[in-house]
Amino acid sequence: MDQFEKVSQCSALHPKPAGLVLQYGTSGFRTNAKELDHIMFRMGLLAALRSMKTESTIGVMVTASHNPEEDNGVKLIDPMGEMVTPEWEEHATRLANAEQEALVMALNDIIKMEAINLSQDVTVFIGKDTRPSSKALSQAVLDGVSSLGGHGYDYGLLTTPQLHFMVCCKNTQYRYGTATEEGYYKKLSQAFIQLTKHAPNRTDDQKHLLVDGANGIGALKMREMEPFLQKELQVSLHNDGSHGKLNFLCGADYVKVQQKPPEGIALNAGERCCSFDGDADRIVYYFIDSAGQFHLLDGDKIATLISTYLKQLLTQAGLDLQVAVVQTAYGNGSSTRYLEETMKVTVRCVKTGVKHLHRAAQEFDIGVYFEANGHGTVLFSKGAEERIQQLTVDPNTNDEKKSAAVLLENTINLINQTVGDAISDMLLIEAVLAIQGLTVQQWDAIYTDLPNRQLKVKVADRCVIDTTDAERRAVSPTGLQDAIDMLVKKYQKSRAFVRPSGTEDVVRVYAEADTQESADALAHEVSIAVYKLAGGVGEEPKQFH
Ligand code: 16G
Ligand code: MG
Repeated sequence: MDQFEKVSQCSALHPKPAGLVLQYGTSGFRTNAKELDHIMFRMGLLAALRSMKTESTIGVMVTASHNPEEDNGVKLIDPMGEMVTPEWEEHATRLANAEQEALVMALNDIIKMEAINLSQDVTVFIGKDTRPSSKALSQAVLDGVSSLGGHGYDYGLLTTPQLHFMVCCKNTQYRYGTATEEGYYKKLSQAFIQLTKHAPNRTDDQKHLLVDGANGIGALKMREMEPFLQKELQVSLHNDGSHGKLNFLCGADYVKVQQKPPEGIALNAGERCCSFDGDADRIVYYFIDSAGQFHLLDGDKIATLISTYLKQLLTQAGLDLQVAVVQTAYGNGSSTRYLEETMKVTVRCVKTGVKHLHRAAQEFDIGVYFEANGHGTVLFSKGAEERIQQLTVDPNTNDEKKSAAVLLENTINLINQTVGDAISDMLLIEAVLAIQGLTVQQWDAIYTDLPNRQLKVKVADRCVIDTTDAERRAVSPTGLQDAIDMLVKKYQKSRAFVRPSGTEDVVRVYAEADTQESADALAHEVSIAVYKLAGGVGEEPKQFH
C-alpha cells in the first residue's frame, strides 16, 4: 500500500472536526482534551517527518502542564532536547488545521518544502502526564507515527523534562546520559550525593523538604526517585495525586499567581516547601514566617541563588567565564537591580516562553535562565564545560581550584540542560543551600521583591495588542502605552506592562510598585485601560482580592 494511502485511512479514524482552527502556541497545542484527537494523530505524522529531516529521534510530549485536568496538549521536542524550531511550529499549525480531505496535500507540501527523504528511518519517543485523556491521545500520536512507517517508542508516564532528557541522551549516543528513567534518576542523584558531600554536617531539618506535587506526574516520579537519593533528601510529598485533582488549588502556577500556599499542606513556620506544576517543568519555593506571613521564592530568587553560587565557584576556580541571567518582563524589578548592581552579572530580558530564554542563554559561557513563574535551568557552553573538566584533571591546579572545579562538574551533571526541570532544579537548590549553609530565610533575605500583581482581561481579539522591547511596551492599539505610562507615574517604584497570552484567550496585565496596595491598584487601572482601548468583553475588570 502506498504510504499516503495508509495516512488517509488512519487519519479517517482521527477525523478533524470541520472548521476547527487551533494554533501551535507558546508551548504547543493546548485546549480541551475533546478537541485534540486529530491534532495528536497529525503531530505523530509531523514528528515522523521531523525525524526523517533531522535523521534523529524526536520527542512528543502529551501534557497541558498547569492547565485544568479536562485540558490536554502536545509539544514536539527537537534532537538536542530543545523545543522544536519556529518554522516547524508553522508546519504544525498548517497540518493541524488542514481539513480532512486536504491533509495529504498539506503533508506533501511540508515534505516538498523541507526536501524530506521519505526512505529515512523514523524514531519518535512519546511521553504523557497523568491526565485521564493522555492515554488515548498518546495512542493517537503513535498511530500517526506508524502510519508513516515510523517507530514510536512509548515511555508511558513521564515528566516533560524527563522526555527532553531521553531525547537528548538518544541523539548524543548516550553521552548526555542513559535514555531510561533509571538513567535519569541515577545521573541526577549521583551528582546530588556528590555535591552534598561538601556539606557534611547537614541536620535532619536541612535534609527535609515539603513537596507539593500538584496532584500530577511530578509526584509520581519524585516517589520513584526517592530510593536513589539515599536519604540525603527526605521529601514529604503532598498533593501526590492519590485523591486531589490535578492543578486544583495547588501546584506552582497556583502558588505563584495567588501568592499563597497550596491546599493540602499544613505548613509550620519556617519550613521549606516547594511546588511543582502539572508536568514538573516549573518549581517555586516558599515558607511561612513566625508572624504567619507567606514568603514566595520564585524563578527570580532561584536564578539569583544559582548565579551567585556559580559565580563564587568560578572565582574560586580562577575561571574567567561569563555568567548571565536571562529573564522576561515578569522578572521582579528588585531581582534585576540586585543582579546588575550588586552581583554585576549581565541580565538579558526576552519575550515570554521557554524557547526565547533558552536561545538567549545559549549566547553566554554560562546562561542561567528563569521565568518568574519558576521555569528555568542553566546552560553551559561546550567551551565552558571543557575548561571546567580540564581543571579537574590538570596536575598543576591547586587543591582549592580543583575542589571548585569538581563542584562545578557535579553541578553540571545535576542540571537538566535541555529544559527547565522541577526535580533537577529542586535538587540543585537543595544542594546550593546545603553547600552555602543558607536557610530558606537567608536565601529570601538576599533582596526584597517589589509587591506585584497579575491580572487578566478578556477582549474580543487579543491580537490587537502588539508589543515591543521584550513585551515591555505596547505599540498597538493606539493610546494604550500612553495610558499605561500615565498610570505608572502615579506610583512609586512602579512598572506595568500588558501582553496577549500565548496559552489562553486573554490579555495579561502585570504591575509592580512599592506597596501591595499600589501594585493592586495599578494592575486594576491598567486592566481598565486595556478593557476600554483594546476591545474588552464582558464585565469591566474588578480589583484583585
Ligand atoms: C507556557 C510557556 C511558559 C510561559 C507561559 C506563558 C513553555 C514550555 N511554556 O507555559 O514558558 O511562561 O506559557 O503563558 O514555553 P501565557 O502566554 O499564557 O502568559
Ligand atoms: Mg509546565
